[in-house]
Amino acid sequence: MNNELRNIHYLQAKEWIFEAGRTIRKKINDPMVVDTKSSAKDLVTTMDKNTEYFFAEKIRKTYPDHFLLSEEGYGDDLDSMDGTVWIIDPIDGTMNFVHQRRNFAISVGIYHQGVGEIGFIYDVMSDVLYSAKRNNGAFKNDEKLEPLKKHINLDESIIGLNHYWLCNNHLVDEMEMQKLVRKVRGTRTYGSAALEFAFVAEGIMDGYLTMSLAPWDVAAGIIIVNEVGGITTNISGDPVNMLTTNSVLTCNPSIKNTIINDYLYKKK
Ligand code: 2AM
Ligand code: CA
Ligand code: CA
Ligand code: CA
Repeated sequence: MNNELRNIHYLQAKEWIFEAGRTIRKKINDPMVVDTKSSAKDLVTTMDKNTEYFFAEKIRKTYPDHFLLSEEGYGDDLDSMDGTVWIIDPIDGTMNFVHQRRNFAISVGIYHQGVGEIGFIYDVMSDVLYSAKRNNGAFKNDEKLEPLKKHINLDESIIGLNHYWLCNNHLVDEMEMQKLVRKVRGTRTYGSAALEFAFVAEGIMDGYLTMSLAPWDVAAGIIIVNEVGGITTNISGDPVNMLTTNSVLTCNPSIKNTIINDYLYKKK
């Protein structure tokens, strides 16, 4: 994608994100219609659906040749990342949206031929927009984010993870994860993957570890973290696939190998 096109799409997406955010804030105290999906913990509201529909309509009208990959069913069924693909989570952190009415985000990533070009993570209630264009750095509102520290030690790091890592699970040895929790300076669980990526990019967390995320949870975050020198892989250290769910580690590169090699392996 050339620079000019990237700038046009960036400005357009930003305008739509702010419009969607204003609508959500205006309706935040209205009664919510909450449904469940795969389990009683997997929530969806009419706000999730309406917000996604808003983006789907805008994109199809403005860019009929673009594709949309999104959570709530208004996107396209894609089996390749060819062309320009918007990857959108209309509300990331729906449980926070429902229970806390804050700590959720709109996440928008724009990919061209499989390459992440533009990323936005909008903390709607705080009105804070994290954004990045490939090779142009990352921003928190209008302030450019500093590159991540060249070197950090794991015992001085804050890592985002949820408590399932410490329960018996099929991915890793939970005893090793308990060692990791004891090793690091602190752990955090915010409940919005997109915001946790944004916090890694901002340098207020040093890594974020998650068992299973969809493309729309990570698409924008990967681009933003990348622009400050962070790295995102699955928990085996391989690239994240934008057409499937993935386990995800996003972090300061200096702690990546230690986390993967010393903690994230399943003991026989
Ligand atoms: P969501 O709110 O858009 O569903 C919660 O820890 C984080 O994991 C959120 O970013 C949430 O996104 C994401 N997530 C991914 N799959 C999920 C699922 N099946 N149930 C609940 N949260 C899920
Ligand atoms: Ca969801
Ligand atoms: Ca999500
Ligand atoms: Ca969502």
